[in-house]
Amino acid sequence: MSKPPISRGFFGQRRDDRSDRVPPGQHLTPDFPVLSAGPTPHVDLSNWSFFLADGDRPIAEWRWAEFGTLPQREVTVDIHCVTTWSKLDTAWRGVTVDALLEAAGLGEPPTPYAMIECIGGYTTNVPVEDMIGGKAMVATEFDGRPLSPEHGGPARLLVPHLYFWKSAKWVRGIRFTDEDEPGFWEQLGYHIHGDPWREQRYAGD
Ligand SMILES: Nc1nc2c(c(=O)[nH]1)N[C@H]1C(S)=C(S)[C@@H](COP(=O)(O)O)O[C@H]1N2
Ligand SMILES: [Mo]
Repeated sequence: MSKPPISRGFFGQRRDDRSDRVPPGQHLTPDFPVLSAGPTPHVDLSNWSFFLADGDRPIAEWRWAEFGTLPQREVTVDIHCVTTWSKLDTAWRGVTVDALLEAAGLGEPPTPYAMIECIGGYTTNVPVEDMIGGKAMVATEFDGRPLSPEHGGPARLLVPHLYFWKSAKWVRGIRFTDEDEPGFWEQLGYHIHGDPWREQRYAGD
């Protein structure tokens, strides 16, 4: 793609502006890489459901059609993968964790921590305070289309202010826990929290 010289300053300026949005050690990618620890599950929507549980105690469960009746929100956010790619202005639609708690009749989250559970067995731990106040959603659409299976469809968690391994694909529920227990990558040495602005990549960072 060739551009007339006059637009170079313009794009250069924009690049400078955008660099404020790229955390340390990250670079921008125009693509949307796929990173999965296992095979992509192909999920039958008639079997899909999403749960909230307090430890072993079920709190709420929604099947696909019910989930679609919950209040939907659209967000445009930047995402940051620990493998060093960042992607700006990604557009998602889904149900915020706040809305899930409210639909479940919970004024307060039951515990301070949570384990996110996925079809296929992937897990990741996220403190509840990183999911409420509009900070996280269960996303079912990307870029105006149903979320593709490779990117976690039918539904994935989106916690964009943490490294993208926390945005669990093929999510099936949130289990509230009393302690901050390590999930899949966290047990393998990734940071327990994963804030990209503090470069919390690996345990000890
Ligand atoms: N269920 C599940 N969720 C997952 C993963 C996975 O392997 N399984 N990989 C994580 C990692 S390490 C990253 S970087 C992002 C990648 O999401 P993407 O494939 O949509 O780019 O998904 C995260 N969520
Ligand atoms: Mo990742």
